[in-house]
Amino acid sequence: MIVGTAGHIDHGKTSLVRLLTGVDTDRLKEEKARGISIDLGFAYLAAPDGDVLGFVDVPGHERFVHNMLAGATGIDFVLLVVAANDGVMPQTVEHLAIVNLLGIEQGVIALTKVDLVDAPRRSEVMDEIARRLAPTRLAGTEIIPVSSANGDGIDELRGHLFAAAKAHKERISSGRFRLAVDRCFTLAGAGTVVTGTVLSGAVSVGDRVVISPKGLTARVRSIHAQNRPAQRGLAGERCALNLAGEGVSKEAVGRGDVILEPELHAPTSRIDAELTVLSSETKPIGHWFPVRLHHAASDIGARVVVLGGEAIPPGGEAHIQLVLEKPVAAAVGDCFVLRDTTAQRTIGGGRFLDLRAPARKRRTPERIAQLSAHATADPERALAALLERPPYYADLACFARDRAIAAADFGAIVENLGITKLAAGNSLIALSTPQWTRFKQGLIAALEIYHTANPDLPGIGIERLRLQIEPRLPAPAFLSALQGLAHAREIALDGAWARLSGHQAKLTSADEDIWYQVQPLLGGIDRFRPPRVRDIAGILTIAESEIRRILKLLGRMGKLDEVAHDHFFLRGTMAAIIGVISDVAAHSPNDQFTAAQVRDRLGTGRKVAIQILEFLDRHGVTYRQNDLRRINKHRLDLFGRIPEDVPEVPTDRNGRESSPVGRPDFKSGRGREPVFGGFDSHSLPPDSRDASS
Ligand SMILES: Nc1nc2c(ncn2[C@@H]2O[C@H](COP(=O)(O)OP(=O)(O)OP(=O)(O)O)[C@@H](O)[C@H]2O)c(=O)[nH]1
Ligand SMILES: [Mg+2]
Repeated sequence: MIVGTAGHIDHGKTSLVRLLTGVDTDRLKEEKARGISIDLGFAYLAAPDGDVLGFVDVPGHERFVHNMLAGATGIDFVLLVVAANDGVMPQTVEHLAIVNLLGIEQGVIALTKVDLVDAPRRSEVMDEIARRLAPTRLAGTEIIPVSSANGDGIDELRGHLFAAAKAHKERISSGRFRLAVDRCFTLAGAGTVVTGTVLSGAVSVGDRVVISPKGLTARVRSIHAQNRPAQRGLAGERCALNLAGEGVSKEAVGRGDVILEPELHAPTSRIDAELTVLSSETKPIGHWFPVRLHHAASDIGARVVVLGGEAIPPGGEAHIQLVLEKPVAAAVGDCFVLRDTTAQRTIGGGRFLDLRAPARKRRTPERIAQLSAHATADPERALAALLERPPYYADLACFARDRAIAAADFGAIVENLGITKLAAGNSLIALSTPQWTRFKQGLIAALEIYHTANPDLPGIGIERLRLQIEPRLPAPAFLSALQGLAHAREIALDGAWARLSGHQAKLTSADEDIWYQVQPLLGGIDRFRPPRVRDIAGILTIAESEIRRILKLLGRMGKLDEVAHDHFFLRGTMAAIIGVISDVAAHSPNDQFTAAQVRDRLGTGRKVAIQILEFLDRHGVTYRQNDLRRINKHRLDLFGRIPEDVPEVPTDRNGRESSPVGRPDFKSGRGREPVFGGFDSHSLPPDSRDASS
């Protein structure tokens, strides 16, 4: 158990710790000279049962409240000190408020300097203290009169602390490791040592850790836990870690840093939180109010965005967004305290709800509903609540990381909730079962509607489909969902198009009439050098754009392949071409062949031969290495079965583009530079592609 002192200056905190532990925590020269505490002091007390109590002694001076805050982080138990002669003073009140905002529920009150007062004064101060405690988490806490001058009450206080330590529930160490650094120094022979309170999880010698938010990585060389050498440090212990790593020095690491498991390192500078404003404030907290944010042992400038209403009155509670001057290493559920920018008073405090707060649309009813889900402390209930409100999905990796939940515990949570998971880049998007069902039903319905309205189209564009379906998933997750459904054959994916697996595009009768005229032009004797769109348009006196549209449509239906811009080949021709090329390869040394060999066998002319080969390269049917190519035996049937009789094409011995008899003169097509990038790389029907692609 870690005990933290609290209380007004000179009320006897350090004297009490010295009497209890034998350690004078006022180490600094200036502290000795001025007779006051300035920085944090640390001491340990062994309990009779072998347990060790850690003490964090804090300064009471109003100028050092920021140090008090750094020390109060992570304490389990507060030892609030009030001098009987002075009674309740300003920092008694402020420290009590801070301890209350930090959520500390266990403690004892030491009424010190009772040797200086009479009995009526003693009971007067005890009444006053009880009144101050009443509205806090420490209401009804025991008050023990003591004197550090004559030792009165010290044994009773010590006994009370031992009993409290025994009753103190171990902090759950199942979470992931986080330690709030309060000191960093160099130890001769050891190197860099950091000390602090383990906020959650455990650390072992040899572990790799990250110093956040800086992002330095280090290895834990050795550990002292509660002042004793140890192999492990656990949540609720004060630990000293000897760290080794590049750039890990006394200068680079300091108070406010957090040592983490590497996966937890994700600094943030925009946090949504719940805030309670102290009733001692005189004015409401308005929009963009500047504050000092105290979190763990860090202290950072920030602005307050009020998320509901205009301003938060003294004593009020509200959701806020904290916009930080620089990033912090935090976790959901962490407590924080806000002070004014001149560091003169404590304004309020609360708990972090969401570390990935949006900069825009942060006040919408949907966002507020999400925040109330984030506010649920139990992670399983919080996740379940998040998945049942817009946008109806959550990033699992981010959720587990921001709450520092260990992998095994999170696995159990996910299993209990029966979640559907979608891989999306580095993240894992989760949907509840009802929402996944809603998504699937919406998707099938949208495809049915689309196919009915557009029987001639092979499918709907994936992005357009995504925007129609609720819950609207992020693009990578949506694609992952479609791939899963395609794998289960509930739908089919055709490049950038999605369709129901039973859907086949049909041409309208007008388009079919045109196709009836075009088809013979693409087939027959000149099928290896078919006319281009412009040529076909000229021959049939039909608008070029119309021919292009219909041929693209047929391309998506898997009947044509657009080898180069506006140059369509029948699917069967492509199969025959591959047959020719594999025959060429089979008769070449090392199965390697040149574009010239292909040109000669196909009789296409050089340009078209190269376009065909580049098209096949893109589809992985051929590989190119400098001027030679090989054929990929696994992809030979990508364009359908190769005809048995490999066609022999008469070769122009000079390799010139010959114009055989009967071939229309496509002057306009000839000599035109091929335009790359215009063809449809998704022209293959899905069943001819790799199942995995
Ligand atoms: N008579 C009497 N004097 C005490 C008692 N406790 C502390 N003192 C004296 O009060 C003075 C302040 O005591 P500290 O223990 O330094 O007080 P503190 O609360 O640690 O002060 P800061 O850390 O500066 O806030 C010292 O001179 C102590 O000797 C007590 O029980 N009786
Ligand atoms: Mg002191």
